[in-house]
Amino acid sequence: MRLVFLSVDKDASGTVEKKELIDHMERLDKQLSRAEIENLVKFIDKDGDGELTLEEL
Ligand SMILES: [Ca+2]
Ligand SMILES: [Ca+2]
Repeated sequence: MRLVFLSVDKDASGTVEKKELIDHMERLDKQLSRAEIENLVKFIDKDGDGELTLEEL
């Protein structure tokens, strides 16, 4: 999971922003709409700050 996280966190900020997740999904050719990604972030983002940390995954 950590390796996946590092590959998604392109700017190595230690958090995955929504934009990074969207970029990642597009690279994987996942057929997810923006709304689905928003829901995914909401689901994973336990503290609700809009960024995903390794601990939240
Ligand atoms: Ca980042
Ligand atoms: Ca968070």
